[in-house]
Amino acid sequence: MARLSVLVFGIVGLWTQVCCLENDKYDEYSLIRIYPTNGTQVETTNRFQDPEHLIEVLKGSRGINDSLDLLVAPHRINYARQFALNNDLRFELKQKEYGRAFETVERVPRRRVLRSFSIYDYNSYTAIQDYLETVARRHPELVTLQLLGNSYQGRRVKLVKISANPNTGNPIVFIDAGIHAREWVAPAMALYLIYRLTNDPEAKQNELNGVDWYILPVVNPDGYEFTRSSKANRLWRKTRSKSNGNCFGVDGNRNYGFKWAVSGVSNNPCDRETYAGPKPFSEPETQMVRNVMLENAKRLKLYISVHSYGQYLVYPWGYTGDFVPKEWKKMDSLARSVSDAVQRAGGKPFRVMSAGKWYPAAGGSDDFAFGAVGVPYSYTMELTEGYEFLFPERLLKTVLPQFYEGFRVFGAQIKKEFKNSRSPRDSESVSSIED
Ligand code: 0X9
Ligand code: ZN
Repeated sequence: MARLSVLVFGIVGLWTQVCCLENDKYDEYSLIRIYPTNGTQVETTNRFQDPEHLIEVLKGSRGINDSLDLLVAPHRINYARQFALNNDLRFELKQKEYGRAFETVERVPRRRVLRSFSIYDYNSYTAIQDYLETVARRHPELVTLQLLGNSYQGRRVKLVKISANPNTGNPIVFIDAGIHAREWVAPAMALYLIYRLTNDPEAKQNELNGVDWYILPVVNPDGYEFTRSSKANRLWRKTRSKSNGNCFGVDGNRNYGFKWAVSGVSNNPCDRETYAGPKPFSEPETQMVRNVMLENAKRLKLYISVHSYGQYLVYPWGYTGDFVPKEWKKMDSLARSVSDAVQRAGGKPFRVMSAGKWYPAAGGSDDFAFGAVGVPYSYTMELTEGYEFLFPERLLKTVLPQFYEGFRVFGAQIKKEFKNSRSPRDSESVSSIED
């Protein structure tokens, strides 16, 4: 008996160690920011790599005075400090014991598992699906759900189509969110959009008058649920597909088939961040977004992929910073109006530029929409600043309504420029493609 209990306690003890060491991996890590102050330093900064893989890059520098954000294991802090010193970069130890701030299912199991959907919370995939069904049931005259397919692990992915006049062939605004698993504020924004568009009494006369809104709130549900499953997984970015080697996931925003893998990608399936995949559109998640774009190509006038973080609003090209498309000015000035509206509502302004000038990275959905599908306005929107990927839930109530004002400006421009611009014949032919 004594032997048995030693054995049981031994196993339990070992399990606790393995489980919780791994789960608390980031508890002792520090958040470090390194600031470049000229162009050469920006490049040097973005070449940073830790040969021991004990430093994770949270965010590359996006220009002068924009920080490289690093998560650093305790005994690698000096390595990061030395890198800054050697290259004459400003070094800031922003926060010690960074992982202790992570709040996950594991940390607050009862509250989070049991409570139901709330628009100002971070919700589970299941709660989100239930919410979408409820919205469709409550507003059958406005909302249709289209099942696009299944994620790699078999989760259903549904597109929310909001239209006051589904047969008029209105221009379409297509918004997706959550291709990057850890960027929780993005799905929260998409859901808030659905909530406002279906609940505001004036939305029918304004936002939905002459424009159809297609919203895909969680493109990468496997990744999203993975980041909710434990503290160690909170910063996962990619999908969860399994590669030949024993590694998981593809960066969905490097997987689109336009100028695929020409810049800013990794070819290594084990790279935690920017693996472009074995081929373009290798992932069911990016295939589903592509299909929405292609099936609605004629009416699709604005595409926005919602991400976090950094408060950026960027447009093509993303694959190169050497030049911009000839239509850049229109995209630039609309983005600035959106930023102004968010600021008027009390929010922070967006930094507006072409994605490639920020940092070149190919295979993004914004470039595919603009370059391959011909969508006239295409953006990636990076929400929030100051909290990295851990934007506090308690602040959603403040920022989501502010960002919503920006989306209203987007909608108004599409209405002004494209409403009724298509003949009824065109809309007939398009709806027959959709059916
Ligand atoms: O790198 C990305 O995929 C996006 N930033 S994030 O921090 N959310 O990962 C920016 C994508 C901008 N667009 C392109 N490079 N095409
Ligand atoms: Zn992202």
